[in-house]
Amino acid sequence: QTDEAETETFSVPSYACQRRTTLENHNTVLTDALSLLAENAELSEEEGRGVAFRRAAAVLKCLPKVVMDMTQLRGLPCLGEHSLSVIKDVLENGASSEVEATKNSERYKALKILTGIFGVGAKTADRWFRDGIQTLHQLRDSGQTLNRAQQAGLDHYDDINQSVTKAEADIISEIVEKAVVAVLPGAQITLTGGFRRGKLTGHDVDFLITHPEEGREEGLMSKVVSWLETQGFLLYQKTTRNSYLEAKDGPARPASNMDRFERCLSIFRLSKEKKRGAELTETLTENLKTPPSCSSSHVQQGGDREEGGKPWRAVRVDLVVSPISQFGFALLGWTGSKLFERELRRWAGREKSMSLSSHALFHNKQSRYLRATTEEEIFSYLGLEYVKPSERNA
Ligand code: 8DG
Ligand code: MN
Ligand code: MN
Repeated sequence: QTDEAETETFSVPSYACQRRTTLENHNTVLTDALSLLAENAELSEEEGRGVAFRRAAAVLKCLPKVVMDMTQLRGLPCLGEHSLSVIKDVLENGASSEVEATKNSERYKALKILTGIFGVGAKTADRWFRDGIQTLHQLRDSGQTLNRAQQAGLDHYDDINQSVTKAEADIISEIVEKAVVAVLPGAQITLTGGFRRGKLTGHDVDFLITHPEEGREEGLMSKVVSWLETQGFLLYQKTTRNSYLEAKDGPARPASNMDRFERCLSIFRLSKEKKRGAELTETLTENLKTPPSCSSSHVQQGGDREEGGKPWRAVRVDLVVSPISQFGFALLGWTGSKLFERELRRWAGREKSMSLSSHALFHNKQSRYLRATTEEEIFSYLGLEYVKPSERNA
């Protein structure tokens, strides 16, 4: 038995948006276990279970020390029976039998491979799995019809499943900046997503684009995309136009985390040439020289891959355009983490009777929108201490 006097317990508020969660995680063994179960639940479209495991993992992420003993978890929020039994198993046996079984299950392995294809979600992957498809080869041989996104995802599978580094994100920032300024001087880009939270790698690079004069941002995305396309930077893109004004589904759309900004989900062709300064010019010439082609070793039987590999790689990039009047909300909404966002909306709704989205904050009882231009103002309306991006890694 652990001596009570030596056992340190922690005090943690319930909502992730009330906490500061940096990238320094003292309990990765436990949070990895819970995150895997969360992922498995999401792959099985059991959203509720997924969120419960995510919340439990997020509580452990913000603890200042390594958890050694179950008694240290007394009084912590969001740790349900199931999560506690997983934690106990890891603390006592070094691993959770449920996690190990899940990790090794045919279903988990297959769904993981299939959802690794850009454009393939849990539903599609599960349908394919039930049709006996477990690998990319089987998918290719099955004759399943793929949409344009999925085909691009399959073509660039290996590249897209390799993490993007901060250095690569910075090169892409330069390219996007150049595109934006070329088509609309004065327009501004901001790096959002995981890189704004200080992560050193990510699964994609996210940008928010705006212009300081309201309305000037209209039509901007298609111009940016055309510029990028002409310069040979895009392997794939799908732009969805802004539909906020025509939306009839109520103020701030609290029920969903999908927003209605004009957005572009894309796959960039990033030159591997590393000489800074001349980067952009070199990339341009390089891009126009080598035509885009199928690149995945999983997909191709091999043969036409150059020695030393191709001189470029595919990187997922998300672009979003926001009018300046909604910029604060858009920035807050696109910085993440996904759980932090979900918790902000839950806090707003349950504790403040407000509806928060990436467009606006609506005060339900006063029936009015609360204007804000900065993230700080939004936290203040919500009665929360400001949490800076690097502390939103819940
Ligand atoms: P990573 O790429 O480094 O792996 O992580 P991330 O940057 O945190 O995740 P992400 O999947 O790129 O998402 C970045 C943020 O964008 C995250 O807070 C969730 C948010 N986001 C989407 N799609 C949508 C959407 O349709 N509407 C809104 N409001 N936010 C969205 O990914
Ligand atoms: Mn991202
Ligand atoms: Mn993204």
